[in-house]
Amino acid sequence: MNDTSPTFLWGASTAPHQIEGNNVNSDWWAREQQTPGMALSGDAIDSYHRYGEDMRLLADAGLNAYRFGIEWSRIEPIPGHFSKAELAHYRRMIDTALGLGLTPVVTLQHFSTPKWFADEGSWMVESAIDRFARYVTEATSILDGVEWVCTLNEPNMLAMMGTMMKAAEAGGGDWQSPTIEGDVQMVLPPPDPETGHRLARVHDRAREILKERTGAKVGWTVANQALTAKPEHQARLVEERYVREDLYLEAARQDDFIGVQSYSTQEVDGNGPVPHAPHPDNTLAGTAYRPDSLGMAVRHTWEVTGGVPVLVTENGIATGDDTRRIAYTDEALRHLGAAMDDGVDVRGYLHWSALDNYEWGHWEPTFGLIAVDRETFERRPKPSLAWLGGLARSGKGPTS
Ligand code: IFM
Repeated sequence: MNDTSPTFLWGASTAPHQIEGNNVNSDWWAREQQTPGMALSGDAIDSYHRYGEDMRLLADAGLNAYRFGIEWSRIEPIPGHFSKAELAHYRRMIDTALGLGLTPVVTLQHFSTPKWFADEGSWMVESAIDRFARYVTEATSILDGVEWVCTLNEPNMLAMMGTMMKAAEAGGGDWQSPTIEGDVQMVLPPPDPETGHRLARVHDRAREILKERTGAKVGWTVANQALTAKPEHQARLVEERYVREDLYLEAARQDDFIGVQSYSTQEVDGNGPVPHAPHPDNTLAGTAYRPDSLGMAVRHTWEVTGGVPVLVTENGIATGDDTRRIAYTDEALRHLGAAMDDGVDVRGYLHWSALDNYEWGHWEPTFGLIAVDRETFERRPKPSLAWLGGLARSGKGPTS
């Protein structure tokens, strides 16, 4: 049993491009227009205007934290031109969260970048380090009072998108969603290691700037696949883990915290990760129903980082059945509690996601604690929101 310290964070997470709407200066907006058949983000769920209502629903339910992002392509729509109005918008979001008693956990970059940055070569070029550093420096002007800052979201997925982009440019592959396993059982390609090492330098530089100019705890958030070996394939597991995950966990050893993001688990054989077999229990994202993955991810992260404090920055399930969401989360939290009992220092649990949202080219996989009518933008809290808020209010941490 883990008693909640006053600082244990119970909350939910979102990302700007997935909820704000009309993120027209971003690379993702352009990609949606250019990719045949890809669902558009459009107005998304209009959180750009409705963030106050969204945060109030979380706070009223009993949660004490909200992870959200600030959108680089709004803040710097033209290279070197920073919008004071957009910076003020995000400062208002921070103030709203603080006013409602929600600890803001602010992500500086969550998959989308300015279109001009993508046109320059995105993360695959050396200039990316200076470009991001310039943006981070400006962003520090609105971070007063923010205790938790995530630099890059899922750098391992960003590097994997680098692999996909290289393949697409060479005419050798179609763009695929980075987060959905399609009907054709797909395994995401390994992240491009060169991009991975550059992202680690981008993160180091951002951390330096943030530590110099703010009082925030700084970390990044890594997509954890809770990989395991099929019999005889331990060596391949070690290789796959390094390129897909551990490179990014090792790069967090100097950080104040590491964001753990976990949904499912995957086996590795001699060919790499094995696609999830079709199964009636699979989630709407095509992944296996594995609430135990959170405990596995947290333990592996703790081991590889050498004991960097953990913040669960994402965990959840794509399902249309909210009872199943509660069952999944309940079990995931028991595994988290067991890892804490064994000594892993976990500072909080932020559920993915606060609201049903745009899932990178798709609208069907619904991860939210709150449903949204996409015509009227009406918010409809699901029972899982009150359930999670109840855990937060109970004054106890996750129990094994
Ligand atoms: O929606 C994504 C999020 O943007 C990054 N982590 C995984 C989530 C669910 O696929």
